Amino acid sequence: MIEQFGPHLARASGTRLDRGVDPDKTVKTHCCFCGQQCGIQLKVKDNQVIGFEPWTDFPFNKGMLCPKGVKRYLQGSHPDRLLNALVRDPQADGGFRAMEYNDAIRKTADAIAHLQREHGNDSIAMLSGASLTTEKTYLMGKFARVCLKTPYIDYNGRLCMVSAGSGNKKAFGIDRAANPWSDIVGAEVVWISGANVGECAPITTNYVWQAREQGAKIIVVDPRITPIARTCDLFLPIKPGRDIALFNGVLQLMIENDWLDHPFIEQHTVGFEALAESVHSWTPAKTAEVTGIAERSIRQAAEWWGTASTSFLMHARGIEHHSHGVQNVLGAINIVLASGRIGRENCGYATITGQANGQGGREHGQKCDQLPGARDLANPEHRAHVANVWGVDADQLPQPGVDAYELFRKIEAGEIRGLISLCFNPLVSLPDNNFVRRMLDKLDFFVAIDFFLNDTARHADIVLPGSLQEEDEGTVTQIEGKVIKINQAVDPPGDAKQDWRIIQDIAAALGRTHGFQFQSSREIFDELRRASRGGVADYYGITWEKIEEQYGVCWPCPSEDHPGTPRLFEPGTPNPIAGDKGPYYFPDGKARFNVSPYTPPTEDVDADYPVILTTGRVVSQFLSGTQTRRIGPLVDQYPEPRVEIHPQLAERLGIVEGDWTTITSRRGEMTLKAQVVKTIRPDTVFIPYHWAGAKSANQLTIAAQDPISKIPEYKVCAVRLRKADAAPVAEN
Ligand SMILES: Nc1nc2c(c(=O)[nH]1)N[C@H]1C(S)=C(S)[C@@H](COP(=O)(O)OP(=O)(O)OC[C@H]3O[C@@H](n4cnc5c(=O)[nH]c(N)nc54)[C@H](O)[C@@H]3O)O[C@H]1N2
Ligand SMILES: Nc1nc2c(c(=O)[nH]1)N[C@H]1C(S)=C(S)[C@@H](COP(=O)(O)OP(=O)(O)OC[C@H]3O[C@@H](n4cnc5c(=O)[nH]c(N)nc54)[C@H](O)[C@@H]3O)O[C@H]1N2
Ligand code: SF4
Ligand SMILES: [Mo]
Repeated sequence: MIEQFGPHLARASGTRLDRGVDPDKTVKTHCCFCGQQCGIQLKVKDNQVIGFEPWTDFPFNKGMLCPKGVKRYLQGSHPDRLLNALVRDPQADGGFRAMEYNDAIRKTADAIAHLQREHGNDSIAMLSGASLTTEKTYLMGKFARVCLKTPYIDYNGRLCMVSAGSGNKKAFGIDRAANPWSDIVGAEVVWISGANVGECAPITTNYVWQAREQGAKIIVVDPRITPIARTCDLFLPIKPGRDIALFNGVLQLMIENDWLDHPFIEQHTVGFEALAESVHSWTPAKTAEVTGIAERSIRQAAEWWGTASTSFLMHARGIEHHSHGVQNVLGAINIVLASGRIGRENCGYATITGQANGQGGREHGQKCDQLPGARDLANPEHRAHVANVWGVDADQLPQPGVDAYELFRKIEAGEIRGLISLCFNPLVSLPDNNFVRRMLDKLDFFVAIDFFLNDTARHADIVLPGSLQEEDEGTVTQIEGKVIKINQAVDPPGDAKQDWRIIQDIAAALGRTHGFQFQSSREIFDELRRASRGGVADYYGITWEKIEEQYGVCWPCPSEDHPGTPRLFEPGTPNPIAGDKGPYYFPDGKARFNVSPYTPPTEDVDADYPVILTTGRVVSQFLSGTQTRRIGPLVDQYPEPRVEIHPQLAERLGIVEGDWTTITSRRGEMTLKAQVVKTIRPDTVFIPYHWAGAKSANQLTIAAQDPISKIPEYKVCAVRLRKADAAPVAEN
């Protein structure tokens, strides 16, 4: 029975599909999908997950789940589950034949050794992912630097959290959502920019609505009237790519009306004067013109924000997926700091974490420039600390590599010839993916490790059968910065192995076992604790036992008797950079205002391509769709991508609901059914990106990237539309 709470929230009280079957056990763990990391109990029978029970004690979601959480248990029994290793064989059905696991490992190691001998260590690159447990992400970073000795590893969070991460580091010196979600509930004003909370962070809806119940004003900034926008108090229908203009305009009104916290600015920040100077020209009229938002609404938003006594600002990829994503984030942080409403109860700021381990996955060394504990690979002291824990010479550690998209440019340049991909589906998820496909086929050797043959893995030479989330244990760090525990429910079936064992098997086959002889995930975690010790993301004091006792532990947690840090930046809290000079992670303990000038998107509309395309998500599908496109009830809910078009634009184009519509950008073309909706700006169309091949939105998107974070500009490119002459070939 699913008790409905709202558009995308359900109080789950067990599924009915396992009716009459007595489970062997139920296992308390977390949903494998988004960064909310809802608590769930999986029901297990004969080494199969057969259903679930709500885990009502888990404080974050109190038993609630979204449609994906309710149906997640169905994926393990899917017939596509990889049960053995595969090797490319053009003669075989589907292009692959089964291979004995050890032979596949041998073949993988031989190919790596051969390429490294012929072309150097740097000829091999790795792609990793933030759906993995933190233990695995740690091992991946260590494997690249210590076993392969290549600088080239990066991860799919490059497409996700990095603009927020860079912005947070520039402003606060630390990259973590700053507050427990309970602070949302007590806020007088909740500002939500570029976040489809109802569909993408469904449980957070509940926190926002609790705030609203208590009288909070909700402001939503989005080019589309999303489910959360339908219940907000003020909706700002922004033209994609213009958020920094809005934040600058709001700040200018705060300055003009003296809606500023002067003592806070004085005591806890630097750089306000230069910033104030830089936003001077952002009058409401100019802001309205650039953003496409009515002047009156801008004034209203500034007044509510400026005069509140408590507030919470959150954003997600809507402001981050831009070639100036970091600047957008800094603009958001500027209005938070100017209000002084951070670091205390009911006052806060957060970027909404995307992937299951979007937070933990960006802390412990799978990023191209990072070492565990959010340390810098280029910093000699940081290198020395980690090299010591790893028992290697710091000089042997490679220097920083390049971002995930640049890795593909290096394939094009012939510098990278071999690729190991675990937990990444770049062929669907990277922009301009026709380029990505050509590069995959150019590789001399490509091994993919996954539990399904995802669209990228179809281009692999070897596929190794990895583990589903419920087939292993370890930790992830959820949306509030809390480290929680994933518990193993079932064993990997057939020849499938836990991912960390596969990585160690490759190390062993290469004869490079030093540092890759862990017997359990817990041993990896214990080394990670030491590697992170004294860093910004300090996990040293976190133990699996403490996680269990406290329903999770927020980092930083520097010692075993430390309870963890739910709210960052509380005055009086010391940190490893500032000591007790102040709560921010800079030597003087103060936060930074950053001048963030407005620049238009890389590809603006013009006469040839007059419409803005923005891309994103729907509630029932997850990321590249590898998992959710295999879960029947979720497919039924939204079977294939459609293009959202406003009635005015549709009318101009002679398109009606359900018409096949061809969308063309400078990179590609696709034909989809039109969904004519009044909930989108008339100058913008929206396509969800969860599908592959002819249905992939990333055929159209632009590979422009933010110069600092290297995030792709998924949220704006220019397209033209026409009514299609016929349905696409596959549909005929
Ligand atoms: N159902 C579902 N939930 C998910 C995921 C999923 O795939 N499916 N993925 C998870 C992950 S990894 C992530 S990163 C998060 C993403 O969560 P969100 O960022 O909330 O989702 P998106 O759909 O990418 O984009 C959010 C909103 O940004 C708006 N937008 C587009 N351009 C702009 C702009 O220029 N300015 C502003 N202000 N808004 C703009 C879009 O209209 C959209 O409503 O969701 C997580 N949760
Ligand atoms: N146009 C457009 N493109 C986008 C976005 C957008 O808004 N618009 N959003 C971007 C964002 S925010 C994100 S996060 C990316 C995501 O992009 P990807 O990371 O490429 O998408 P996933 O579907 O998570 O692919 C991960 C693969 O890892 C596998 N996997 C999951 N868990 C595990 C595990 O524990 N072990 C192993 N071995 N494999 C595992 C899955 O089966 C899947 O094949 O997409 C980005 N692409
Ligand atoms: S997808 Fe996210 S919100 Fe939905 S149940 Fe899973 S963790 Fe919770
Ligand atoms: Mo993401």
